[in-house]
Amino acid sequence: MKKPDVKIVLLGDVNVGKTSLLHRYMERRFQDTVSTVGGAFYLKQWRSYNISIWDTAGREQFHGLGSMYCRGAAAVILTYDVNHLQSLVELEDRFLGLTDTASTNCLFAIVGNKVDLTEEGAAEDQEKEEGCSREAGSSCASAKVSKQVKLEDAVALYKKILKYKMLEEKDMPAAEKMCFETSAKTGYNVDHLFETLFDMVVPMILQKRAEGPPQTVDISNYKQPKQTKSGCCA
Ligand SMILES: Nc1nc2c(ncn2[C@@H]2O[C@H](COP(=O)(O)OP(=O)(O)OP(=O)(O)O)[C@@H](O)[C@H]2O)c(=O)[nH]1
Ligand SMILES: [Mg+2]
Repeated sequence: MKKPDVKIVLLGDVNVGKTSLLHRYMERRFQDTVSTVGGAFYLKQWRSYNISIWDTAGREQFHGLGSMYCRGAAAVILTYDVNHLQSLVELEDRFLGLTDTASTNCLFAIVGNKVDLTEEGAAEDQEKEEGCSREAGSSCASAKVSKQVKLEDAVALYKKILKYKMLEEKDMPAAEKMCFETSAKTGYNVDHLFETLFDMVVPMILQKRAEGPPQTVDISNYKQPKQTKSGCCA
């Protein structure tokens, strides 16, 4: 198996659509999912680099594994459901702390998924749908709900995260660039999300390569110190 150059991790509450986003991107379709157990990863070749993308479980019982998956991550995708405000709140309360093990220059993306279920998302779909005129549109959109979480709320969380990490806003990508709204169901914005991050982590790979492998201690030539009769080291 190819060795990943860098790691990206998806975090977020149960049911927000982490697995569906990853399937949509990697397999180009929306399929039935089962709630993730533990974690799983895909390897994506991006230009000449190998990027591992980790899908994690949102379920409480697997929470302890989150910080292990985040270890050394170059980017974390904090995912919420635009129709459930609590899923955004959970990102700050429950998931942000897991990213303490990530790389010190880790990037954060905040992703509101399931926009297709909202009236705004529906309006975009209607324009594409044949036989669903503007007049008839109200009935097409009748099952849609108004979005519970606004993009501004995600932007505010992004800025809070930078503070929590003691990072200067001027040194990090702008919040507007790092907050996305997506639909794993329709594919809306999914490629843009992943590929924006891939392009952003490439310089981190290059920097890591320039620094060379981490310094290690060679213990192969280590000789046991001679013991004196009293048992103390000579
Ligand atoms: N309408 C709609 N449904 C979605 C979307 N993304 C995911 N779903 C549905 O939401 C449910 C949960 O999706 P998952 O991808 O399994 O969610 P998850 O975040 O991986 O959940 P855990 O693995 O339990 O943490 C499934 O029924 C999906 O079909 C979306 O963009 N739009
Ligand atoms: Mg899942």
